[in-house]
Amino acid sequence: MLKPTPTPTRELVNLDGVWRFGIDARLGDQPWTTRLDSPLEAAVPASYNDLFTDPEIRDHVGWVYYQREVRVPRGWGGERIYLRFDAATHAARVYLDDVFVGEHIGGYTPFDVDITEQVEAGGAFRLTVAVSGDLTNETIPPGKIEVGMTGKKTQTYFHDFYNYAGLARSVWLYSVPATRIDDVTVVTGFEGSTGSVDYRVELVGDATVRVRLTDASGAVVAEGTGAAGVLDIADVVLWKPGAAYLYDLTIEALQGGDVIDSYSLPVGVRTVEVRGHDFLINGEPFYFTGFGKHEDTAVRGKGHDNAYMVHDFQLMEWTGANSFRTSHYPYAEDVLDFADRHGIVVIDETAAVGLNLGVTGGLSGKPPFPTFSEEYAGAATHAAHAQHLRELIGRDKNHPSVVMWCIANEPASNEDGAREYFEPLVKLARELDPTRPLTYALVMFATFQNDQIIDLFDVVSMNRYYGWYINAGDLATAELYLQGDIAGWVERTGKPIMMTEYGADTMPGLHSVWDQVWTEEYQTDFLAMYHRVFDRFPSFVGEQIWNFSDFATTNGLHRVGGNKKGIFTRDRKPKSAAFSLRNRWRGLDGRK
Ligand code: GCB
Repeated sequence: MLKPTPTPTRELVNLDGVWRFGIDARLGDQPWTTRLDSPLEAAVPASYNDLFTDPEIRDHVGWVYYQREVRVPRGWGGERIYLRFDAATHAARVYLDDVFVGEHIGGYTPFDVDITEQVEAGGAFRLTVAVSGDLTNETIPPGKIEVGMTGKKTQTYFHDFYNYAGLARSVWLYSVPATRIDDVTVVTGFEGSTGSVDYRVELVGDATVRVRLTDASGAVVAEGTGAAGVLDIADVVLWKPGAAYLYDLTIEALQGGDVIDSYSLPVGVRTVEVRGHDFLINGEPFYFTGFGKHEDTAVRGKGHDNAYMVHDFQLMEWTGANSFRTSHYPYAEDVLDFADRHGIVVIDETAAVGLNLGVTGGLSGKPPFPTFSEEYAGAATHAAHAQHLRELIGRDKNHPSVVMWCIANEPASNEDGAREYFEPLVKLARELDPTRPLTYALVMFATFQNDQIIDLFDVVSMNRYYGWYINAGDLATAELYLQGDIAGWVERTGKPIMMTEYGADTMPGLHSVWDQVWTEEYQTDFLAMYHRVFDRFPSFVGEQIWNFSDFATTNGLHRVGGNKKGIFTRDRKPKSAAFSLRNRWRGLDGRK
């Protein structure tokens, strides 16, 4: 699915702004496709939850409605006309005036609705989008809706971030020609100083294809014809971590010599490979430094915000981070575009978080009933997970910054049923993208002794909390556990190993001369202990701290105003650990 972009043959209208808003419980018998009878308005893009002061809206279970008028540009006669939602979390039903025109399930991937037959160039329509944030045993991520003693529905889920919902990314109206470029896939490589761009174009309708590759100065470096082929680039400039370089691939669809559609795609030439216990980018060992992140800010929740995006990348660069993981869902496409342009490496994660009932058993990791069962992660969850993978890889396959797919966070890979659940998904991911390594983030109680699926994957990604959830305040014992744990994985797998989560909740301003949990010094010492251990293992390929910044969670006794494991506060102020991290990652302590 191509990201809508204005080209000589395509036009784009942005529908962001302030939309009429209502929740189902308030609208009574009103047929809600008519003009919404609600005093509320909501910002798009933004999660709706924190916009209002009303608790009934914040924790609403069920449908909410967004509505606005849309005018179709008058020059669009004869074009195909689409609506594009960059995301609707977690499900959406779309109506034009009173007519249902499309729906989508899955909260973090885009979808298009073809409205050509319903609209006219120059005409206007009422657009209503019903959005549901509900999570069940049929969704990714999973969750459960219960009716409590008060008769009120409540949503529970087994992941540690607030279940923000709504239209958190942009909405667009766009036109494309009837005969058009439908999809493009590029795979890049190089041999000596010659780069290659292997391209495959899919068309709707009949046309011939012409392609042209230009460098950053706009000079044409290669040309070709045909819907598939390989373009060679003499004296190629590679896309490298910390040194992005992008070519531009322009694809044209022609009929009788006329250009009837045109689309351009930025292309970074680079390779990714796992060899032995190394993670190679362009044939050179790469060591990940950085963070697990969240899309999370005050008031907008998971709403995409370009100012925060720019600032977050600045702060990552300031710490010396070269990478991040899109924990625990695909991020807005703009974020990947930005990473492509700035040479930041991305581990692209699905929304499959919480496939683990062991977390409800506390540190014992004992699930109340099997995770991989019809009551929880059964056939419907599996189908949703597979569909989500198709949509994620379809959206992100051409981003040079994306070097690995993380197909789940902390699944119950130690439980029976895990292998049957994951084997087909791994097969599917490899069919969809044979070029990128696969991983999943390992939960603490999935150990090198009991994990059942690691052999299916390329990289061991560990989430570990010795010194926090285990041995809190005792870093000496924690160090021994961590050392033994990593040594066990080295011995069992021989694969590259990285830490995708390690961190300690930290209250800014809390200090102590002793090893006191929650203090700024403890966070610094905790990280230093982990780094000491990582540096002992040659097969270690990376460290991504949990978390870049503090973030919102559900109400709970062990979360004081959210998860405080950020190196930065929620408003992006550094805690003390940010400075020692900067010393390590920028090589200021003598370490490369
Ligand atoms: C984890 C999860 C992450 C949590 C983190 C924590 O293992 O992957 O989503 O936020 O631990 O802080 O407990």
